Parts: sequence; C-alpha cells; structure tokens
Amino acid sequence: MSNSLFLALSGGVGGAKLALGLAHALPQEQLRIIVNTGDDFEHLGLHISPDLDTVMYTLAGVANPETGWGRADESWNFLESLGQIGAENWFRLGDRDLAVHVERTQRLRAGESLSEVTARLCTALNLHVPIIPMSDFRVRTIVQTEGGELDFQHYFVRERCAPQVTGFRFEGAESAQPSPAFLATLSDPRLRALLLCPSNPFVSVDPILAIPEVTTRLAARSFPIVAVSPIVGGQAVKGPLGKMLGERGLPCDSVQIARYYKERGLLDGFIFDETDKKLEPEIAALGVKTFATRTVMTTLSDRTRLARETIAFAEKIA
Ligand code: FO1
Repeated sequence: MSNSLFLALSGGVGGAKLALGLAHALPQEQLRIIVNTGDDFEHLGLHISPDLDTVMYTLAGVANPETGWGRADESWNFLESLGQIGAENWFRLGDRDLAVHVERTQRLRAGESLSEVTARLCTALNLHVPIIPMSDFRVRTIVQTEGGELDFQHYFVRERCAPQVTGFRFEGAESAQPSPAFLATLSDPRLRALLLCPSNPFVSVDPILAIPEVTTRLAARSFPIVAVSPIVGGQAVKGPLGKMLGERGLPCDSVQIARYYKERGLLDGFIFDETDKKLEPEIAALGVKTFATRTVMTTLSDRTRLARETIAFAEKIA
C-alpha cells in the first residue's frame, strides 16, 4: 500500500545488507531505519557509532566491501602513526572514516543530539532514507564474561570475541528514551510492520528492545513484527552469534532465534533460509507464520529481492 510505513531495526554489517535492500524496495517516505547504538564507545577522545556508520556508509555506497564496516578506498596513515607513537591502535580507524568521528564528536560536544548529528551526516552523504539512532541517551552494551565485564568493542574487536560469555547488560537503557523520530514512527498510524533485520539478537537488537518505552509500545502494538534469521545452515552469517548460542548451551539454528523473540511476545512472522526448510514445522509450532527463501545476500539484487519478499510477507500477515 502506498501510504504504508515500515520500520526496520538494524545492527551493523548483517542488518545493513537488508536495510540497503529495503531502501531499494521502498520509496524513502515509507521506510525508517532504527540503528543500535549500544555498540557506541568513546575511543581516543572520539565518539564512535559503529553500527550507525555501517548502515550510513552501506546505504551511501561508500562502505568497505571486504569488511562491511568502515569506508571503501581507505588509507591508514592515522592508524600507523598511532602505532609509531605507542598509542592504542587495536580499533582500526581509517583516514576517511576518521572525518565522521571527529565531526560527530565535536557536534555532540557543542550540544547537538545524536539524532541531529546523524541526520546532518546523512544529508552530507546524500542519503534520503531516514537513518535514526535508537536513542539520544547513552546506552552501552556490556558483555559479561567468565573473566569479568567488558565494554562491547573491547570484547568484540580487542579480544576478538574470545572470552566465554555469560550474559549481557545494557547500561543506561533503563532510563533511556527512544529517539524522537523512533517514538514518532512507533505512534504513526501508517506503521504497517516492524522488521527485525538479520542482526545478532543478543547484542544488536536487544539493546534497542531494552529501552522501556520501546517494550511498552511493542507490547501494545497493532502491527506485526517480522524477523529475518541471521543463521543459515547451522552457522551465523556473520560474527559471534553461533559462539554466543553455544555458550548458552543452545544449538546454532533458526529455531533458537524465532523462540528467543517469540518467548517475549516479539514475533509474528519469521523468514529463514530455504536450506533450513526442515526446521519449518518446529518454527511454526511456536505460533509464528513462516516463510523460507534464500536469505544469503551477496549481491544488491539478493538484498532487494529479500527486502521485497520481507515486505510482501509482512503485508500478508498484517
Ligand atoms: N570491527 C573489527 O572487527 N575490527 C575493527 O578494527 C573495527 C573498526 C571499526 C571502525 C569503525 C567502525 O565504524 C566500525 C569498526 N568495526 C571494526 C566494526 C564494528 O566494531 C563491529 O562490526 C560492530 O560494532 C558490530 O556490529
């Protein structure tokens, strides 16, 4: 329907692929992309928002195609110079990427909100689809490990996800508010469906869902929630999700993802890979509508096709 609105929740690299497809499949006024900021951190005096930047660069067509994060055609003079003077260089900040972190940091320090700064950066990158931080409040994902607590980027990048994970907490979430544009979209009568991109549920989607006002709005929703599984054939498409499931004593499969969202009343429809078709009865038995298709997104046409199928499926169950 031409006046329908779709709200997508995304983390970094995996989520950004579907977000790009959605941006191709829908007119800009019918899409809002809410991005996890639990991964944000302060590093070398800079405010870094990795997932916001990944989504922004991906949609602007300037993302590094090898890593999925950071910028294409990057140079590393700043990073090398940091190493030469014995400064911390475990977090790879490229020269081009650095410009965004410096600009964001100084605007935040001057009193602009993260939403305002993000909108300004998107305009500068000629992006018209709204890319919206989940909150303008400080929320930080803390990884609880056998050896103690770690900030997310210390766990993810510096420690290369090696520590055994025992849990997560989202510092600041309990007193955070959703960003103004997120809140406005949740109350928009045109909202047709909430789409959970194929991101890690524990560290990319949960920080968004941990904001109390989001939980309250979603419990009273009149639109369906449709998730796209981040697992294909017993393996997480990207990142430490498989390892995290194993550390909870759970198998790495799409049933676990569907169950995880459904147990909290946050799932109406579930899209998973066609190679996992045998799991369909188990997923359907949870009481969710199912749709099996090719979810591996290699090319732009894969992304756009999966986005169109996701929208059609959500429309059907709305
Ligand atoms: N991920 C890495 O694995 N190593 C890095 O050195 C790294 C640097 C980096 C710099 C800027 C940025 O926006 C993202 C960066 N990422 C890096 C990705 C990021 O930390 C993670 O992919 C996300 O936080 C998880 O979604």
